[in-house]
Amino acid sequence: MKRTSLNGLWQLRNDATGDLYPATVPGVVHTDLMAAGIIDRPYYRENEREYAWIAEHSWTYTRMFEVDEASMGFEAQYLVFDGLDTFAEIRLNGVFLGETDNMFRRYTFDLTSLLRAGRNELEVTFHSPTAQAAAIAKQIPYKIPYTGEREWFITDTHRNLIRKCQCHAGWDWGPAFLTSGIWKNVTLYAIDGLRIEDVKPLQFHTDNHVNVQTALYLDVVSEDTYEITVSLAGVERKETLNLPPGKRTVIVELELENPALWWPLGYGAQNLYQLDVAISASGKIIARHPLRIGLRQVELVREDDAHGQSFFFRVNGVPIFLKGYNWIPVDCFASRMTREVYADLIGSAATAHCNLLRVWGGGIYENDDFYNLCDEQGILVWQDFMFACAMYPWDDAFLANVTQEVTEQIRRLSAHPSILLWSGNNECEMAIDWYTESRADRERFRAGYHKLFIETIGAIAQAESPNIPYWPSSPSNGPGLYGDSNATNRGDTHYWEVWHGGKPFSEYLTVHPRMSSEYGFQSVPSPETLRDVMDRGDFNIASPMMDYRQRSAIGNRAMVEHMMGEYFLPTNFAHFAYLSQVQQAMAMKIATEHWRRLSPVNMGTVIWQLNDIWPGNSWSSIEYGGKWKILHSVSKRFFAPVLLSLAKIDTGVEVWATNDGPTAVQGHFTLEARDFSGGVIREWRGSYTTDPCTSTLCLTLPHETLASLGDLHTFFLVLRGDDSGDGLFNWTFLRPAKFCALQKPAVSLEISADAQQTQILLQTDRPAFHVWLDIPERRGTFDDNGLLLLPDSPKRIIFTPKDQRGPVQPADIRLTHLRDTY
Ligand code: BMA
Repeated sequence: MKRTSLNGLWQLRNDATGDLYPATVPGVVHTDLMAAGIIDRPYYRENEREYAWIAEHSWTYTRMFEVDEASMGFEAQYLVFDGLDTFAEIRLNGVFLGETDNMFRRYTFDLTSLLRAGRNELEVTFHSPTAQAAAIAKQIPYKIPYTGEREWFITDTHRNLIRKCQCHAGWDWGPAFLTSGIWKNVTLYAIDGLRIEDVKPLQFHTDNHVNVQTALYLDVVSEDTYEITVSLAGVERKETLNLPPGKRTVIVELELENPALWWPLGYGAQNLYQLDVAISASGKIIARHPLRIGLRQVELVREDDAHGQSFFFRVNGVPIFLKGYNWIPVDCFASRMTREVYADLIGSAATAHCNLLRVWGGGIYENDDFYNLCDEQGILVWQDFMFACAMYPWDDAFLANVTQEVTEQIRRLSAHPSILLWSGNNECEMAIDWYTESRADRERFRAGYHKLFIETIGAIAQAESPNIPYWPSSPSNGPGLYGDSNATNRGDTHYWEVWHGGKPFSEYLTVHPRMSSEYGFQSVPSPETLRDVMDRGDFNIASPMMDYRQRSAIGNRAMVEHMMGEYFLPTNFAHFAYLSQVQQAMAMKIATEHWRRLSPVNMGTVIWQLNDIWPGNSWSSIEYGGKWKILHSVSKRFFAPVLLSLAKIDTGVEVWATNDGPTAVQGHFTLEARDFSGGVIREWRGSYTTDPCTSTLCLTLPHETLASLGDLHTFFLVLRGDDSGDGLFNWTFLRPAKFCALQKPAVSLEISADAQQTQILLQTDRPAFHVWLDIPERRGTFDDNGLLLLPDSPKRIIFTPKDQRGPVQPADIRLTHLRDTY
């Protein structure tokens, strides 16, 4: 077999004007127009509106390529597009090859009788996605409703009728760029004998023994006797088979004794193996397909219990408390989705002790880099299929299209040990109750939903991937269990009453889910991140441009309103951004610590959301460009495997020890009441012994004990363990911060830097709260940040730069703490 990449330089034509531009494949029209200087930065101010016309046009990509005589000697020639976004017509030398309508599918064309020796011309015309969706909508006799029809910038996209990344139509954290283009690789295959389309290893575990069934999906061009060799972990199996032409599936079984298993982060090593597949005919190897896999067993445990029904995962028999974030696309434009961006974000998740990322259903099935990095770092993946916040069609053509999509994606991703769960969609089950049309005709929409997500996708997942659980929707009660999909006593829960419902942060403490798979609170990114997309006059939370960058219906008011209950309103924008991030971190800390304390009744905390698609206000913990918000630093502490936390309950304060790790832990702690000059006014000591996946209540301070020390706004509580783990230092105010008698601290920094690292010694004369170190012009991470600094405990912080700009200078560092903001 010979592979020729057809990536690289193509030519792009605007079909309306005939204008021509150089183009890059993989890529999309927007990035080509940017490179050609036709459009400016798409995320800058209101450029999104300016560039809406791009989605209304049709665009043609062309390229010439040479085929030599030697290549023409092969038995067959196939052209494979790994991804076309979305409505494409393909021609070779003017001959129509076919058309496409699903961005998530791979398309293969047989060129054997069409390819010429010498010069060939390949042409791909993309039709307007908005026009196509409108045409489909006209053919459907009733309305299939979706969220975002009127709310976001481009209206009436009918995004739910087309198999394209749903958030390309805009979302409540991102812009509408309905892209078109060849967004993945294009390859020409010259084939003798057969081609391996996919390799899908399934693994079945019994006591230290793994049966690996590797399914080879073959496209056989000519009948022959083929020798298939599959090897893994030193075990090899050969099969000799006569295969006639056509699509063939061959399953090769291997038996492994005591292999080293793959474990999620915090539970063991991420052992990975190479699975080699080679096929030969007449003694010559004609196809190879190496894959990296990990061996692990996954179970979703749903058992009736005193609280309803459990919902948790075991990996290799060990219950895993899921901690992490929801993941959205890293950019609107394919060519910017680089491995470097993925590595940075996934590395940041692992540093914050995350063991899970949920690939949310309104985005894309992620690039291979994403899953490879998750495999390497021990991050489990909750994989939604790409449907979100809408009703979807269930006619035969739609189901056939989705069947192909889902089958291909399962086969593509199955080797990754990080895959924990296939999940049908995001919030579509709940959404049956959201829209006038679906409420009025509930049975019809429910039947359609059932057909798509249970009978079609669920059945495919079960057949293709029987060893990975399938969950119909997030949130859901389970397959076919309709009613309150977001119930807290079973299945997973999205809890949004604090952000969307405007309830106080304390409301989190009233919620007792089995698995909290979405909850979040917004913040404003740093001024440096916004500087690329806004002008000087825009830097005010009430500016029209800030309104424009806010896509959640309740807007920036929600942030301001919560802030007014807890803090003084800052007078400058940098402080507003800082305080919004403090507030977000505290909301997530309260919720996460509470839900971790509920383990093992609750078995997961998955925050909405890790990353951003553009620089804007959102629920993310990491800004567009990779800079950590305060939440991300704080989550490194509240996600730590062993956590000491303080619960403010109606009758006082409790001290809890939570242990997610695989073995029991024990230790001692000190709880101090300190006044705002930093002096200890009272101290309590205690100890804990906590089993895996449980929490223990270690100490209760009744309200009367606290009140006996003085007014609650005159002191605060500090909790420290006898070790130095990320989760073993904690603290709390006892009243909203604005009522607390904070004193102005004098914080000093001593810096020693070389090119690799900067050490910062922080000291203070008074307690300094939410101390935030920032090096606005540099890229890098602090090993601790967003912290409490006490006069008697200087802190040494290490900054590791990600850029190559030499040692950090003292003047580069900016320090902010709560008392600075008023
Ligand atoms: C959810 C998600 C997203 C949304 C987020 C914030 O429930 O599934 O659709 O962006 O809330 O509103």
